[in-house]
This record gives sequence, C-alpha cells and structure tokens, in this order.
Amino acid sequence: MNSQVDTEAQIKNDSKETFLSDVLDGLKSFPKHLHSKYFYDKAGDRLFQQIMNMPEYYLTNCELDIFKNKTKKLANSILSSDTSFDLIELGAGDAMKSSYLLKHLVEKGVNFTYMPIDISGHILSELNKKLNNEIPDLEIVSLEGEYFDMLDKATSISTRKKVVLFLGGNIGNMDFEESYHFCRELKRKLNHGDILIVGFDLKKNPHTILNAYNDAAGITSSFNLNLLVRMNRELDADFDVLNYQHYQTYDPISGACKSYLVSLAEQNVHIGNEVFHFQENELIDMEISQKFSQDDISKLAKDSKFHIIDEIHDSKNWFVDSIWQV
Ligand code: AVI
Repeated sequence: MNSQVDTEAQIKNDSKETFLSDVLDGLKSFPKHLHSKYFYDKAGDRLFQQIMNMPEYYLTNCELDIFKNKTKKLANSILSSDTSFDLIELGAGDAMKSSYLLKHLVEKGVNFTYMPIDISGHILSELNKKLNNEIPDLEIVSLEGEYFDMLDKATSISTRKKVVLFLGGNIGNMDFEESYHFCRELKRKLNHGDILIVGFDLKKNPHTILNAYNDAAGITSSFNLNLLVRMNRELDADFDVLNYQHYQTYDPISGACKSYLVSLAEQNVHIGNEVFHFQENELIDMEISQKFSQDDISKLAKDSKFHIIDEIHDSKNWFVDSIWQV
C-alpha cells in the first residue's frame, strides 16, 4: 500500500469508529436517537436528490428562486464593502444554486476564489468538472473535509476577506442550542467585515411544511429507513427494516419539524456484541428540520454576535437567505 492509500484507509476506519460510537451512544439514550448526518451514504445521496425533486419539497425551489432571480441583489450585498474575497461554501454539493451567483460575479470581473467545502472528495471532483465546463474563468480551490477544519485551512491559504455560504436550510438540521454553538464557532473563525449567508426555511402553513416531509410517494420514509440499511451493512447490525415505520411531526408553535422511526413490534437488534431492546411503538428520534420566524433568526444572529446586513426572500416569502456580517 502506498502512503496515500494508507491515509485514506485510516480516515475510513476513523470515520467508521465514530459512526459506530455515535450509533451506540444514540441507541443507549432515552429517547433513542440517531444523527441525521449519517443519512448520506450513496443511497441516501440518491434519495435526497429525489426528495429535492418532489413536488412537496418546496425548499430547493424557493432558494433557487433567490439565487436565480435575485442574483444582483445578493452580489451587491457581498460587494458593498470589498471587491476581493474568498467565497466559501459549506457542504457545496453540486452548487446548483450558488452557480448562478458564481457566474454573475465572474461576468462582472470580480476578483474572488470559490472554495467549496465538502466531506466527499467524489462530490468535489464532480463539481470541479461541472464548474470548469460551465464557468471556465472561475478560480476554484476545493477543500475536502469537515467544515471547521477546512475553514481553518482556507484561512491558512489566504488572508482575504471571507464570504461563507451555508445554504439549503441545513441550519435547520440542528436544534436551537446546536445552531447557536455552530454560529458562535463560525464567528470565531471569521474576521471583522467577513460575511455569512445562511438559508433559513421560514414558518408557514403547517400543512405545507408537514407535506414536504410526509410525501405521498414515501421517499422521505425510504430516506429515513435507509439509515437502518446502512447500519446493517456497515456496522454489522440486524435491523428488520420492515418492522420500522416513518412518522413525521410538525409543531407550528416551536417550528420543530421532526422525523421518527416507530418500532412496529417488540424486538431486539444486535450491533456487534451489543443488544438493543425496542418496545412496540417505541421511537427513534431521527432528524429535526427546524423552521424559523424572523425573531428566531434575529436572535440567533445577535446571540452569535453577527449583524444582519440584508435579507433576501423568495417570491412566496417561504424562505430567506439572511446576510450577516462580523
Ligand atoms: C438537508 N436538509 C436541509 C433537509 C431538510 O429539509 O431538513 C433534509 C431532509 N430531510 C428530510 N427531507 C429533507
């Protein structure tokens, strides 16, 4: 084995160990819970792509509306103070939305480097190919790894002003406490004048929200159940996937949209040497997709010591990209 293959194997082992210990901790807790960051194996990525194309899942189209139709306004809020910067995207994926902004900035001759951060090297190399094709003059530095490690790396590569994108409503996959700590940590890594653009899914008619996570075709259900399939494959678990059922809730007062798996029978599950007992109708807490009011957003910005400098809504007022400055 050469040393690069060695390192890759080591990273794989480390991440498998962390996956296993997170799963064991979660299933030993009450209520049992699993972390939604583990949804995204190959099958999970595919299912999430299908979710984004579902008629009920409005989030992607809303934020696309902002990036496609309000590109100039977005660009102006970034450019108001400085014209040379690094544009860092956390969890860039296929940059479907941000590519409208990238194209606009390149056409205007703005001096910037795009730094997509993603945990998946495969996704980053596909993104590189796509952007080289679509926007040949775009300067790209890809950063493969965890968000905060890669932000440190970005800062070590260049001392220019930073504009950080955290899109897609991903902030909603943390509860309020976690999102506060996340934003505080981001703030610590940025300098005076740096900008953070965060996509928030707003509170709206509760039926609209619930339907987005309780789709008629059952894709969200498969997305959740896929984590059991993944644990069976990667952690030597023996979940009987047919014995669990997706259950979605939305509380319009708190804005918490939560998904659970319900155990349809009293049953035992083995993971390695550990045995987990499930009562009939016992729940596994799988994911939160928090929805926000304007006050929630203002409080989060204030508590984590950012100033809101602009807010860009989609045409339905269902989603907002909130632009914060240190
Ligand atoms: C990635 N994230 C913003 C999605 C959401 O809306 O919470 C994940 C998702 N879960 C179920 N459907 C989509």
